[in-house]
Amino acid sequence: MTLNPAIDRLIFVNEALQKGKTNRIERVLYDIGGKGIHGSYTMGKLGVENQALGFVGLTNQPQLYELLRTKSIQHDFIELPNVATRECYVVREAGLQGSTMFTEKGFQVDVQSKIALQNKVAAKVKAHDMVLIAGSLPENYSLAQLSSLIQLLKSKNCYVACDLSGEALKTAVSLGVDFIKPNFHELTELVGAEEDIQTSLKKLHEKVPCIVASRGKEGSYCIYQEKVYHVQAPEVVEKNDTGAGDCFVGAFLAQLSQKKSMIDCLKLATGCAASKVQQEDCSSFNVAKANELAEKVVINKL
Ligand code: TA6
Repeated sequence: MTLNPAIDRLIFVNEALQKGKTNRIERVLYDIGGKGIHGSYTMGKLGVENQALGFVGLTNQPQLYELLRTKSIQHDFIELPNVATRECYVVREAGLQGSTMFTEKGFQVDVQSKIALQNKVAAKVKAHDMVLIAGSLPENYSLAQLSSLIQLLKSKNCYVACDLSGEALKTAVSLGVDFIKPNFHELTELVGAEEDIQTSLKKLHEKVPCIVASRGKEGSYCIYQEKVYHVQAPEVVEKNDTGAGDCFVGAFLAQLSQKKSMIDCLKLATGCAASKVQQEDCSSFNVAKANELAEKVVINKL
């Protein structure tokens, strides 16, 4: 579920960006954008059938739908008249690792379309389905509306996974969703700055059954069924880190939906994210490479 999808415009420049200078663009390419859509792509590539839901703007719908087609993503979006799906700009500077991202706010959603989404979800989603809600919310999509969407999913006895931030993440935690992926800053915001990450995770685990907290190069931590794991990713040459977290979430949930062990879920998710950063775009990864890298992931049960 991507309530605020995007078309990612990747901008390649040959030198480090400099203020006061004309920074000449070498190349531009477009990719699917939006955290939930990236999750859909990853799940599909790992053989887990799914459908991308949410809202799209009609004025640039052909461009987004063509990107979805090239990535074989099944979808059933609520189409918003007279508005465009936003663009996110991802700048890659030649010779430098990582990327710089600028995200547009995106469209406003009219009341009828919000109701239409609730009705579509109510009709489509069955018990034991897994639903991922990921990414930012449209400016006028309130926390109350997010709450009613999550409560609808919980009433259907779905597995509700949320890759959200800020107040939306706090709302998801308060409703007791099944999975969240806070970054370290969000974790301390949610439970206060504890002496160590394990204490923070254990406090949050009282409300959320499965938590993965990313801490960049230091790796990530996962708590599940009262066990805490530290996950160290293998070193790879990074081309573009954009979308690595989304790829992790999609792969993790794909494995979880196939009843794999927590160790296997964490290994393959980390391998997929590591393969993603080796690609120049925002979503691609290589399944064979991801499986290879998964074997190099070091997991310690703390
Ligand atoms: O995580 C990467 C990414 O999904 C980019 O592809 C870009 O679309 C952006 O994040 C969207 O993030 P937001 O939090 O605004 O939904």
